[in-house]
Order: sequence, then structure tokens, then C-alpha cells
Amino acid sequence: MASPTESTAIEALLHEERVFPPDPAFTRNANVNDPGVYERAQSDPEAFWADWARQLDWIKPWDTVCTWDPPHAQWFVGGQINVSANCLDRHLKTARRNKAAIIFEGEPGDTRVLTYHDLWREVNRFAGVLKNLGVNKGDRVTIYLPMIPEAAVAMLACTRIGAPHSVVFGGFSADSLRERINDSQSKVLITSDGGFRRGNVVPLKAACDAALDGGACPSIESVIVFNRTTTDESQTPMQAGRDHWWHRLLEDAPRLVEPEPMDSEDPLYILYTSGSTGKPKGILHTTGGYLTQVHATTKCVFDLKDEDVYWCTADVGWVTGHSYVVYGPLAAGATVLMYEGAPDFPARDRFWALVEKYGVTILYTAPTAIRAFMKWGTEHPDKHDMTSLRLLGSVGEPINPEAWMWYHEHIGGGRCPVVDTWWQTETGAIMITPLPGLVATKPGSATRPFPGIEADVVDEQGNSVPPGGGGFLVLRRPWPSMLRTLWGDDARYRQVYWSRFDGRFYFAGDGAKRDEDGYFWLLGRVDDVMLVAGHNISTMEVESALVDHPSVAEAAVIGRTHEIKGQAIAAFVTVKDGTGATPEFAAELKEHVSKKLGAICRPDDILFSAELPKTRSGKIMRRLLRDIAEGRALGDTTTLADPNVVSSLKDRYESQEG
Ligand code: 7RM
Repeated sequence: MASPTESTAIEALLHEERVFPPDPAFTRNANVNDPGVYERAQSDPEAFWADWARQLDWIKPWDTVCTWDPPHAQWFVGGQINVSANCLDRHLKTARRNKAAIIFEGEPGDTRVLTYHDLWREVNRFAGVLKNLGVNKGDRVTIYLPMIPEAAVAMLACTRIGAPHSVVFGGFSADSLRERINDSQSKVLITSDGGFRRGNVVPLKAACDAALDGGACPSIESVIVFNRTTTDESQTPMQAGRDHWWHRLLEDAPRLVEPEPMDSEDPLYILYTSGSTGKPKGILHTTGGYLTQVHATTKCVFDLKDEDVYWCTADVGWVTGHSYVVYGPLAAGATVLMYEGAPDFPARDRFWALVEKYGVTILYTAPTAIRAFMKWGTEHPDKHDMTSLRLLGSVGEPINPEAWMWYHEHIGGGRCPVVDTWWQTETGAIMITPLPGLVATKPGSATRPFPGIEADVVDEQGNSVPPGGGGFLVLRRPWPSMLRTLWGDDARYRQVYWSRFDGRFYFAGDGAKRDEDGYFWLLGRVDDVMLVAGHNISTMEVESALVDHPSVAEAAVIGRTHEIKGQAIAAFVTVKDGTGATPEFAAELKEHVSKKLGAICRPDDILFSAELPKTRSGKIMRRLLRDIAEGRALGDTTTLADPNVVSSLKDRYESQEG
């Protein structure tokens, strides 16, 4: 496989000239509008983070801000804090008591509003349920729920009693669920009969039964089932002694549970990331530092105000759902919109109908969604009044400059700052991002590290790459919400994140370049970088050049083995609705890329495809496209959202060649 270790650093080919300085009116009212914040945080990062930590309610103050025994950091050592108390109880003493915490809309159109007081009451009662079932501080709880308020209730109830949760995305199979339950040794599993997706019911309880079948998860003592989809309870088989209805358990539960005093470094949650190979990694986050950084970034990056209606479209099964649906916004006292279903159900304007209906002011979503909206056309957003929007965010993959521009113009009406936020499950919170009142944005760039974060781009030896160059993205100093280890496998933690540069800094696995202004441009995973005739070329740049063509919605680019060049570029392209996928158009696209990036980047093959293989969180899986282009048997497809996409692509690729 081509990797930058075989030759020089990743080349930077794409040139983007557009710059969007903050609107002075936005800056005037922004939560952060003092440019000195960057320098102050840089000169004393610990003081910067301690100022943010002090905005939370601590049961006992910390003795030491940070200890660093590489590769293990501790934050706010000696302090005691409870996350649910900070997300709920803290607000009850203020006017937020009766403010909407969660506005929920189910896919079928049902709605619920929970005020902060309502949510506090439900979390208390459910914490009582967990206690009644014998869940104690330190016991693990697996949560397998759709995007309904009970997901937040269950997570917060776990934090209230100090039981680390492991949320498993509701789209994962019974096998994945079983593997994660057994790795975490969870005592309780929380699920629902089902959830709604594109008009169908996803049978979650049936998947739990399959996961537990034949005693396959011996640690599980109880299964709690929320009734989401049926009016008739008897339709859901329940195993006596093991399975319990959520609403029945509430009947005998205490109504108030005091928040457990947690040490700042006590585990808060485990979240499994699948990675491309091997067993999932259980990313471990702890309490005080995590909450400090998700709270700080929510306020600064999204400029969150009390009057906002904030909508992060991520599922709670992903880290974005943990940090920016639940913990960050609720710690900040936000009104959070939560939507259960698909963006194209019952029609392709569902998101925009929701923005109009609830007057959403802040929208945080992923490039994969934005590119789908581009493909579907502007008539869907154009049907709705979206003038309530004032800030847009992006996360999950590099956003191609043209997708950024489309988002800015067609969703933001040209008035909203766009914050492209780079971070990972491992980092816990946003790391590289514009501050919307201070930093001029450039389409396709995540701009600069958040104050207090020290990111760098280095070559194979770990030397900082001068401006204009590409290389490996690394983090040079610990940050409050960093992962502490991998659950039960510290050796793997050291190996995956710290061995690449001999323990000197955290290796994120992403390629990046930095421009003359010090802006960071994310280039994708380093495993995906291509080596064409001795040049390290980022897939992201070739994809962006393709998406730059007005008729292209999305592209995935890979390097396939080539006798002379080492690797040749193969592109899988999705065109916008109404564009013909002809051989002439393929030729035009090759020419387009060649003009934009230089002849070295001219794709050898272009295959049109209505769909690209993606993970369930919407990231393009290039590894499988390499298998297709090299005529290999397909590797592991279990993490794909839709395995049919690759098998049909494989057939078409082979018939085209033959
Ligand atoms: C939050 C999340 C992490 C990986 C990361 C990158 C990619 C995420 C951006 C991005 C370019 C971005 N956590 N990534 N955000 N690449 N620009 N703004 O996605 O653990 O699921 O994935 O996602 O490759 O390493 S994650």
C-alpha cells in the first residue's frame, strides 16, 4: 500500500483562493471576539482550560490542572464532579428551569418537548431504575436505542450514578452488539422494541435477543426495553427474569437520586470505533476534562446563546452525538433539536422542513449529507424559509470546497459562518476549527487549532513541515478531552496512537497540509494517500477537483497498482440528478482534474456510480474500492451501511474492463 513513509511528504496541489472574513455584526455579538484568546491560551494552556473548568459546578475543586506521564494525561486531578448535575441540576437554579432542553421529532411526525426540569425528573427516575437493578458506580451499561429522548435520559442517568455507558449505534448488527457488550462486560442492556427509519421499523429488541442468544453475553443481568413503536406490548417477546419494560420499572423506582461524586479521572464512557481492520477499539473517556472541553467548544465554536435552537444531526451512537447532541449543549443549557429519522423521509426536504418548523438557528451536519443534498438539487431547501439559520457546522470528513460553497449559499443564504470542525472519537471534542467571530474561513480548510490545542504537520521523522507542505497531522500536547486509553488494552493504545513517532506526540492517522497563513487543510486518512510516479497525492484533493465540476455531487478516489507509475488513479463518481453519465463526460472530467491539479493527477479510470460505499456514519470506505479496482476479493464489508453498493460496483467495474 502506498504510504507517505515510502517517500516524501504528501504534496499540496489544490489551491483555494476564496476567503470569508467574519461579518463585523457577528463578531460584535460573538461569545469569543477577543483575538488575544489564541495567544493567551498558547502561553498558558493550563490556565486557559482551568478558566473553562471553573465554569462548571465542582463538588470538590481540583488540586492539579494536568499531569502528563506520556502517553497518559490526567486533568483536574483531585477534583470531584458529576456530569448529569452539570447538564441538569445546575440549570434548575436559573431561568433555564422551564426552557426546552430537547425538542424531539420522530420520523412519523410525533413530537415531544422536554424542559430542563422535565429532563432532570426523567433522568432521576431512570437513575433510580438502574439502581434498583443493582447497577453500581463503575458498572458498565450498554445502550442500544434509536434517536429518541430516552437515549439522552439513559446516558445522563448512567453519569448520575457513575456507571460508564457504552452506546452502540442502532444500525449495528446483533454480532457487533454482542462483541461490544462482551468487551465492556456490561451488566445491563438498554434498548427499545424498535425505531423508525424510512417508514420501516428497525427491530432493535430482536437484534438484542439475537446478540444474547444461548447465553452469548454472560455479563448481562437485565435488559430494559423502551416501548417506541408498538401500541401492543404483547407483540414484543420478553424473557422472564431478564427483560423488563422501561415504563414498568419506573413504577417502583425512587424518584430522586443524588448525583454520585465522581473523581475527575473516573471513566465516563466507552465508545467503540470500528477501525478498518481488527476488533473494535474501546475509546475510554473520563469525566472532568471531557466535560470541560465539550462545554468550552460548544460555546465558542457554535457561538451558542440561550435563545438558539441548536441542531446537530448526528446519531447518539457516534462521538458527535455524545459530545454535541448530549453533553456539550446540555452543559451549556442549549435547546437541542433531536430528529429520529432519515433526511429523505417522507421527502427530500425533511431537514429543511424541520429547520423552518422549529426555527433552527445552528445546524451541525456532515459532508456526506451535504453532498447528498447537492445531488438532490436546490429545489428542496428553496421550498422553505430558512432565514432563522445563523451558523452552520461540518464534521466527519474533509468537506470539498464546492460542497462548502453550496452549503454556505444554499443552506446558509450566504449569511452564516461555516465552521469546519476536525476532531475524532479519540479527541473527544473539537480540535481544529474556526472561531466564527474571529477567524476568516476558507472553503475546505478547518483553519486553526482551537485555543489551547497544539497541532502540527510533520514529516516521517517527525520534523515540522514548513508552510505550504503536507504531512502527518499530530498533536503535541495533551488536551482535556483526550482518550485516556483503550478499554482493557493499554498496549494497543500505545501502539496505535503513540508508536509512530516514538511517543513524542499523538498521531491522528490523518494527512494534512498547512498554508502560508498557518491554516490546516485535512487531506484524509494517511492509509488512503496515493503514490503516483513518486508523488504522494491525497485522495481528498483529487476528489475535490472532481466535485468542483458543476455536474458532480460526490467522488471517491483511490490508487490502484500500475506497472509503471506505481499507482494509477481510479475515480468513482456520483453525478447530480439530471446529468448524463456518458463516456464523453468521463473524458471531460479527466480533463477537468488535469487542468485543476496538473497532469499527474489525471484519473486513469472513471466509473460512475449512483452510490459510494460508506460506513454507517457516512465516511467513504476507499479500502473496498481498492479491492474492486485491483480485482481482489472484497475485504471485510461488515462496517458498510449497505453492502450491496460494493458488490454491484465490483460487477460493473469488472464488466467495464473486460
Ligand atoms: C468526529 C468524527 C474521525 C476521522 C478523522 C478524520 C475525519 C472528521 C473532519 C475529518 C477532515 C473534518 N469522529 N474527520 N472531521 N476530516 N475534516 N472536519 O468524525 O472518530 O468518527 O472520525 O474523521 O479522518 O480522523 S470519528
